[in-house]
Amino acid sequence: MDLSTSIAGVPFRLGLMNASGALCVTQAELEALGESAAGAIVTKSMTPLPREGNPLPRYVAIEGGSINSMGLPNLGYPAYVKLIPELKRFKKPVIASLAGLHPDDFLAGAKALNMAGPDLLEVNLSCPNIPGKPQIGYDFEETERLLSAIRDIVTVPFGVKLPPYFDPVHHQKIAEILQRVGVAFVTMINSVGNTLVVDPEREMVVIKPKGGFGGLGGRIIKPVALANVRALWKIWGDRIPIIGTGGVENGTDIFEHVLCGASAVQIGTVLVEEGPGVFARLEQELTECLEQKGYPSLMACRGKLREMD
Ligand code: RRO
Repeated sequence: MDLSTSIAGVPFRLGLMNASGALCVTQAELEALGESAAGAIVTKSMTPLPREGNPLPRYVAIEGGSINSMGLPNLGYPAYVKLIPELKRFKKPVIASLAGLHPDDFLAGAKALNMAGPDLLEVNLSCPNIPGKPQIGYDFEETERLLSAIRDIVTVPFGVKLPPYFDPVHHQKIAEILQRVGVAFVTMINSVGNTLVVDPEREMVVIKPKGGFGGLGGRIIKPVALANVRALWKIWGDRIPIIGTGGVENGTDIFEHVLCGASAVQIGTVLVEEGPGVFARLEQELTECLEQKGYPSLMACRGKLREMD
């Protein structure tokens, strides 16, 4: 089965990879992704300085998903700038995820990462977990300003990781902005930010940071993810590729993302729960799903979701 895809002219053997944040902070974790069946290696979102992140516990698996408030733990971009050329030996695309606490962080990071030569640059404008730092993706003016400044600095194809939007007006607005900026791809959705999980037994929150508020991931957010992928696909068609992420735990979930319009799919919660062996399982399940449906390739079903007359 042909499970290949292409994002901004970069070929992928398999249109399936880790979501930034899931098992991709350390050199050992990134190499394990390189050795796995994953179609690409995505780094943790990085900041100029190394960060320990928020206090523990900060990730908990719950029924149907996970809640996290990691707080951007990462090695700092100088470490990833050194690692990225080494990760190329796995012969699959390397995607650098860039974050920041201030606009200047993004610009300095973009400059340094561009020199390191990742295949793609994913600019994370949707981290929900830094106290006092709202998700930039919900501020449309700042989003356009920042992405335009990054565009003027980098030569590698760059895209943006977006938060979920919940109204068609917002889908329309962000789509127009990203078209004006000229992003090469979009990854959506990040976790559903600032949700709250309660343990009724202990009458307590389940994670420590931000009074228990954190980003929701996993199967329970799949309809939110699919809606966001679909909404942008309906505006853009194949003009800007979408990497779908959110709620994938089996081959059929990948199929659903691609039916909605995704050109590739990322895995978060289930990767954390199962480890990098998950990619071989999902590749097998996706192959079986497409064979059973009679599709000759993954991209043959892209965007083909049927609506009712
Ligand atoms: O590190 C995190 O807390 C985190 C980030 Br940067 C993000 O983009 N999404 C998320 O769920 N957690």
